Formats: sequence, C-alpha cells, structure tokens
Amino acid sequence: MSGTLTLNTDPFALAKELSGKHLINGTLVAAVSGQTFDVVNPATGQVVAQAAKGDAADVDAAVAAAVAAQKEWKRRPARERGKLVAECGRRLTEHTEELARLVALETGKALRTESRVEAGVLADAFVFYGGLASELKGESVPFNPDMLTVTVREPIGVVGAIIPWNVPLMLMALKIAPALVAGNTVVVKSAEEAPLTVLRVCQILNDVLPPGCFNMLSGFGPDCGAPLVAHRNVGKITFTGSVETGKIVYKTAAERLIPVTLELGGKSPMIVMGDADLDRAVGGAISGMRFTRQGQSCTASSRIYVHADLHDAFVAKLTEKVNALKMGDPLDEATDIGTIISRDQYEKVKGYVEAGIKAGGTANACSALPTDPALAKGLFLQPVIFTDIARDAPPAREEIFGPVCCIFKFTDYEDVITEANNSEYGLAATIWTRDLRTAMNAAQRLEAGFVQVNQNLVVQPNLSYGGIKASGLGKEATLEAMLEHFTEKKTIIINMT
Ligand code: TXE
Repeated sequence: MSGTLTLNTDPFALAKELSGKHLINGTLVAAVSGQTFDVVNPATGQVVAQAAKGDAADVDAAVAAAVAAQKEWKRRPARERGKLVAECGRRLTEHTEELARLVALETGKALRTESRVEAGVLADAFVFYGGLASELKGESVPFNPDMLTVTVREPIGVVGAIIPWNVPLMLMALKIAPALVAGNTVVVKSAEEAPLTVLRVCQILNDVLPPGCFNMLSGFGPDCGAPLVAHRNVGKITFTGSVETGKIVYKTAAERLIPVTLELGGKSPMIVMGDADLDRAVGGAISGMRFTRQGQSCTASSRIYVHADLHDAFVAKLTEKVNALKMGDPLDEATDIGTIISRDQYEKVKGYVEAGIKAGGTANACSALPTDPALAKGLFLQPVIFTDIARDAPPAREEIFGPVCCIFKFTDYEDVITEANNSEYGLAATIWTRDLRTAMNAAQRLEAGFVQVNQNLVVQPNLSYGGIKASGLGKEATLEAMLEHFTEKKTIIINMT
C-alpha cells in the first residue's frame, strides 16, 4: 500500500471519518457557515454521516485555490501531468473495494452487481487519460510559405464539475481526469445524496496531486452548484443531471459565454425484431434497463418495442428473469438489486407507476421485496414491467429514473423506427436482430448518441459517450473530449520574412 491513507473497507466507519468536510487546497475543511446535512443509508433510513453544506463562500475558497494551483500546474510538462494522473489511477485501484463499499452504502447500489463495477471504471479512466497526455498536440497549417502557422492546445483554467448521485464515481472520473491532464484545475460539486465517496476519491487524489489542483464541495444545487456555475473565475462547466437543471446551468454559463458540456437524461428505445435471439434480448433488457441499479440510469432501455412474433415469449421470460433477481441489503454479496436513492425519487417513481395504471397499462411488479426487518425502512421498490400501455402515457414518454419499463408490441419496421425516434431525448438505442441489413439500417436511422446492436451499454473511457436532442451537449470520454472540451485552440502565425 502506497500513499498516506490507510485502507478502510468498513463503509460505516469510513462514512463517519469523512463527516462534515470539503476538500479545499489539499486540506479537509468544514463549510464556512459550519453547517452540515445528513447523509442517509437508503437501505435502512439511518443517518450514517454528515456532509459539509457548501454555499457561495465555500465556492469562493475552492475556486481561489484552483486558480492559484493552476498557475503552476499548467506549466508542468504535459507528460508529467499525465504520469501523476495515471498514478492517481493506480492508487484508486488499490482503494477499489473500499470505494465500492462506500458508494454501495450511500447510494444503495448493490455491491456485487453495480458498485464494484463502477469503482473499477473510475480507476481505469485515470489510467487511460494519464496515458493520453502526449496527445495534447496542435497542428501545423500550410497557410503561407513565409509564415510558420501552428495551432496549440492550451488549458481553459478552472473547470467546475457538477455530478449526480447515480454513478458519481464514473461520472466524476470522465470529467476530472481529462480536465487535469489538459492542464486545468478542478472544483467538483458532489450530489447532495452521495457526497462521501466523491470526498474519499478526492482524498486519494490529494495524496498524489499538488494541493488546489483538485477541490471538492458538497451541498445543494441552488446553494452550492449555482454559485459555482456563476463564478467569474470558472472557465468551463461540465455537468451531468436533469434536463431542467441542465437548462439553468446553460443559461447561467451563457451570461459569461463560457463553454459547457451537458450530459442529461434519456428515454432510450430498445427494438427487438422478430428474428432476434430471445435469450440474448431478454438479458439485454435486464442489463439495459439497469434493473440491478433500480433503473437509475440515463441510458436505461425504458421503452422496449418487441415484434408481435416474440412479444408474449419476451414478456414471459423477462418477467421470470426479473423475478429471479434478489433484492436486499446492497452490501450483501447475494444481493442483485439495491434501493432507490432517496424518498423524493421513490415517490416520483411510484407516481409514474400509478399514472401508468390510470392510463390503462398493465403493471406487472416483479422480484420480491426484502423481508429482513433491519431493511423495513429501506427505499426498496419492486421493478415494474408495463404491457398494453398507451404510447403516450407518462411512463412511456418521460424519464422515470426508476425500475419501470414499458413494453410495446409492433409489426411494422418503419413504424417502430418512427416511434423509437418520437422522443425529446436522444441518448442511447439498441436493436436486436440476426439480419445485418436491418441492423445497419436501424443504426443509421435511430436518433441517439450511440446505438448498439445485439448488446447493451458498455461505458469505457475510450468510447465516446453522450446524447443528442434534449439528452445533452457535447460528448464525454475519449481523447477527442479532452481536446475539444478541456482545451482552447490557439493559432500562432510567425512571419519569417
Ligand atoms: O437532478 P439535478 P436530481 C434526472 C432523473 C432524476 C432527475 C432529478 O430523471 O429523476 O434528474 O434528479 C446539482 N445549479 N437525472 O434532482 O437537480 C445537484 O446538486 C447548479 C438524470 O438529482 O439535475 C446535483 O449535484 N447545480 C441524470 C446535480 O446538479 C445544480 C443523473 C444533479 O441534480 C443546480 C441525475 C443548480 N441550479 C438525475 N440544481 C443523468 N443524466 O444521468 C441542482 N444542481
């Protein structure tokens, strides 16, 4: 074990240890106001820690630290920055189990099926971006033989990164690692529901990076997120969250004409053609819907169109498979499905189920709720598979962010493509078929940031990730995202006459 931090795989003890702090300029500090808020274990309803409640004063302190640190950080050779960021990845790998357990505790995502996977992607993204430092290159332009013309890539300055609670580790990594390698410094604002693991990651990075390169604030959106977006010394905002908040962020950023990347919601279609492999398609619906994450995923395949030839068999098999998933304590290795994140989300999801039933849909609730009395106050919700539901019913059109999918029967290919595209969102889409022509045709016509054939989402730092239409602006992951979203391109012309 390298670094000064001791591994702590007891998430309850670690949560207490991290209580009530931001990380600013390399130091754990309380909020300027001294205020805190509760961090709740969604599996039991118990308060497991306090988080520092940040506001504009904390934003000022964190941005000031980032501005000061950037002066030195941007002057380091890019490969040196890359080496340090890759070293962060190595340290994060050592802490994978600890981070997985902590994120399972505060978000309710099952350790085995979700949280470990996420903690692995986090470390991987730092290693990946660390290795791309020498790609921060410009071009030479054949503009005039007497003028040497080149472009260079320069860092923007201070990046404000605002992240949600559903996959906080993966999303912070895809924002922070490329920003740092490109020579920016960062202030990250965690989601109010999941501040602890993000803080722990910052502590780990802090063991490697110079103080101030990386600062972390917890707090509520309007109190802490809004002043970060509005801060005059923040040069770029990268945000993942709801469409509504994304619009607010975009408007505020527009006031100062600073660039933003927005990764927003989705209502992703899955099309199962009559010639699809039934078992694979059902497996794809389970992982695509993210039932194991209680459907709390922006890419969730929540609109499933199944050809009439397969429809009944598909519904029966999907119901059987979801029923076999074990819901329970997120930290238990036997658990497949954890909890909903918060009481608000829980009520929101239930509201959609009620609206779907009211609109005439048949709601089939699967997978038994846990019977352990210790979990009686947990936010467990049975996954719901809707059939015979109108295409315009609220659960069929709006992002639910919960374990609810709608299955529609179709016969006509043209009709199903039109219907799949009939959404304000455009994040992800999948098609399941054995016919190559159908696959190619659909891949070109489906309106989404990424389309997959006979498989569902794989998030990797080398695969471009992001949506079109209301699902967002700009893409994350890949070298291209680092260059386009975390650097400014400068043209230099040297007259040699
Ligand atoms: O999102 P918010 P919430 C969707 C999903 C979910 C809904 C609400 O449908 O049901 O959004 O979730 C910060 N200025 N997604 O309330 O409000 C906030 O503190 C600056 C999809 O969690 O968008 C948090 O850190 N920041 C999504 C982050 O924004 C503000 C993931 C997200 O919160 C702010 C999460 C403000 N005025 C929810 N107000 C996805 N794309 O995966 C809030 N925030």
